[in-house]
Amino acid sequence: VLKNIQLSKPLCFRALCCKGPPPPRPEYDLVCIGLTGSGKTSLLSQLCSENTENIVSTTGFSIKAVPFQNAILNVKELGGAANIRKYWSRYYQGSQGVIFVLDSASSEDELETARNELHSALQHPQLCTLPFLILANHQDKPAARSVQEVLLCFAFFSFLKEVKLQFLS
Ligand SMILES: Nc1nc2c(ncn2[C@@H]2O[C@H](COP(=O)(O)OP(=O)(O)OP(=O)(O)O)[C@@H](O)[C@H]2O)c(=O)[nH]1
Ligand SMILES: [Mg+2]
Repeated sequence: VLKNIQLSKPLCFRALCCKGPPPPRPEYDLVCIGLTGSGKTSLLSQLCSENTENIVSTTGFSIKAVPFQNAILNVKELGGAANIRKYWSRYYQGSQGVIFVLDSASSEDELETARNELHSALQHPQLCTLPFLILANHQDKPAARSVQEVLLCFAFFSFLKEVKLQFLS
């Protein structure tokens, strides 16, 4: 066995050496917002193939590099608790896109709060020209609103932007 390993060493070296590194993937900076409990950390951890058990509420912000086949998204998640939300706008600078995560099964009051936060984000000078993704999360819950229902709740915001809002679940 040792002899075979010895023989194959130069081949391995050549293969490693001549193949070269893969072409670099473009990187984009995104900001991820949404009320506490909407599932931002869970979503990003899942996309990074990390353990999604025992996730705790984000205090402040947290950054993850989310790898895709053709790009790397550097996503900055901003904690969604009320005492953190008032500082969100301080962390918008440099963003190239926005992910807004929504708990589709939340109460009417929470939905109203989420709508107000989304409204502010859509109008913010540092975000208003960027692509927005609104993710209707918690779709597995019986009380979840369908994407169509969420769309009806949020549809009028699309008049604020030239680019159409995109809804995914
Ligand atoms: N049933 C269900 N639970 C979810 C879903 N997404 C997240 N959760 C749960 O919701 C809880 C809160 O999720 P987090 O990912 O911490 O939410 P967050 O938006 O990061 O919250 P903050 O960091 O406080 O802003 C966790 O217990 C998750 O397991 C979902 O789609 N369905
Ligand atoms: Mg979080």
